[in-house]
Amino acid sequence: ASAASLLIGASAQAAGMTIGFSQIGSESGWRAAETSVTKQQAEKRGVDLKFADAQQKQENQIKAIRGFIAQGVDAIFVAPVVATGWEAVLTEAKEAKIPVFLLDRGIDGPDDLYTTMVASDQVLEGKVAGQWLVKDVAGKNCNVVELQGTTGSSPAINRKKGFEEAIAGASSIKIIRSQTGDFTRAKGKEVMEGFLKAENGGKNICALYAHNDDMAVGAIQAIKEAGLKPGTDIKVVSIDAVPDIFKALAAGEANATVELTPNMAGPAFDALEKLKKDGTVPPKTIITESKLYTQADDPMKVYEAKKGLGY
Ligand code: GYE
Repeated sequence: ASAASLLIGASAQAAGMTIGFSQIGSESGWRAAETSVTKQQAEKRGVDLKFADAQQKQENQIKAIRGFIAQGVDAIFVAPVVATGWEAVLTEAKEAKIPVFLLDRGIDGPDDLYTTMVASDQVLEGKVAGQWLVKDVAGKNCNVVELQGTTGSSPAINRKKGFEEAIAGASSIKIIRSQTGDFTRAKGKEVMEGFLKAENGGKNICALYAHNDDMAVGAIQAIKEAGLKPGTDIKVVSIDAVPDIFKALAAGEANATVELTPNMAGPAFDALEKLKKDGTVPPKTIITESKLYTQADDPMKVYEAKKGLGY
């Protein structure tokens, strides 16, 4: 046994494995944390992690996955940037008998293209955000602007759907504008500036729903620069629960966020270890928790606690 396997006992199954990880890029604070946690998890378990950053491009992910297959890795982790277009390359992985784990985003197509997906329930996340707004608005008229995630990505599709479902019964709440901000702060700010201009300097807008916190943080800046108070004049609800949104919650500039863990790799490693040990087939999907936080949840305390969790 290697030194690493002696060191970690229970996780010894993973020690010595080589795993390829095709990551999307680093568009958000959440994604950067997921990358650090995945690297930490690999190190802790004695796994040799081959990391490839795709700079937001599916073609780079496909190239990286082909490279991993050629190297004969023990497993492939992939966070698929968009939902479509994976059949060819994942069929190649399957034919090479390399298990594939989807991290944090889903794909379209037959589910025998991968072993297991570890992700949050993204429709539920949208619903939790929408339900918060329905309750907060309490029957008053509310025009919502929406910042969508990356076009064609599973979280953008599902978070939109869940939110729309949650507000469907509330006729006083309407989405008046919806555009992609690509999950980044810079784009979130830029698109919000356009929304504010188009909607009477923001006076027609009651709330912002952003598919992630980073876009919300950018939009908060735009709202302030337009002379309005984020969190009061325009309510802000988003998803991820990154440290910076807790600062905004504490300052009264954001209202609610839905948490998802950046530790998608941990459950994937656990499932892979069992699979390699005695052939235990993992569940097709491993769903992580979706928890709502508001200004009432001691945001600065949560902010402090988040440090060291990959952020
Ligand atoms: O919410 C966002 C990121 O795929 C669930 O991607 C993930 C999303 C996350 O960039 O911040």
